[in-house]
Amino acid sequence: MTATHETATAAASGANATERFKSDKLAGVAGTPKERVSLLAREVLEAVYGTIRRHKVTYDEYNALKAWLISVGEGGEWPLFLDVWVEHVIEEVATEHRQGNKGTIEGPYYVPDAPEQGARGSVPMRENEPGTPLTWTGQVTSTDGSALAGAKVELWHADADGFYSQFAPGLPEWNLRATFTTDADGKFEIRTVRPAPYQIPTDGACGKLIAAAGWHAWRPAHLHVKVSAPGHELLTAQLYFPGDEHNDDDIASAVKPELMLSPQPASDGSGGTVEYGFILDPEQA
Ligand code: MBD
Ligand code: FE
Repeated sequence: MTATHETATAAASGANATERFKSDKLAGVAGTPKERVSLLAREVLEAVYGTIRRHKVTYDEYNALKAWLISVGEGGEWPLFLDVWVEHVIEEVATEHRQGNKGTIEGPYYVPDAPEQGARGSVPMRENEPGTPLTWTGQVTSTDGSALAGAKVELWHADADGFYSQFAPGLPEWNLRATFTTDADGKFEIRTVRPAPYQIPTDGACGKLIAAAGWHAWRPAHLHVKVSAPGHELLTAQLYFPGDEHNDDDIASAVKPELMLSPQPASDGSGGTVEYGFILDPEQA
């Protein structure tokens, strides 16, 4: 581990993730009726009351919870907490109507407007970027089978040490982040490196919960994508690799069998090649 990464603390990446999320997310629910707000708030609270009564939660436990919740906020770990333990059910409900790909959670480390690489190219990476090279080809289509030219494939992922640019210090701003645009046949070709399994920060409040509960902090290695095309629903997904020891116990519960890549060794021995495409649903009328 390099000196660069020694300062990749939960608080540092948490503060970055929180700062990025502070844009105006409340605007999207401005018209929500009071009845719905009341219903959702009440049901969440009822679930909490049920847990307290069933398990006779004590004052010491209540006070520990209070202190812990405060520390989640102070450490900037609400994006991490929510994306790891809640988002997968939001995603499940949001995409259950789809005929095309359903995808999986976004997680806390997406950054919009990554550099454009056209239909074919390498993601920005350091001169000696560690990790096995991966060449990924695919096509973006609509549910009727037609190719989607000009679709955007935004890719972001951790490096071979498990660190994300803009959230861990010392990495070039757009390292392993890029935007591809499909060609006239809806096709793209991406050259990158395989990411490492990812351990969520263990030195903050989320790490405290994990340790206290005897859980582990691992996500399997994954590539994040957002695939978009005019008139179609945005697809947010992650792709995984067979054989990863955390595919079956992802802390973020975000692995699905249809999201497995199976890279084949490249004929020239320079890493792996894989084909994987995306089917987008037309926007609902
Ligand atoms: C990640 O990289 C991630 O994808 C999720 C869901 C949570 C924490 C870190
Ligand atoms: Fe991730």
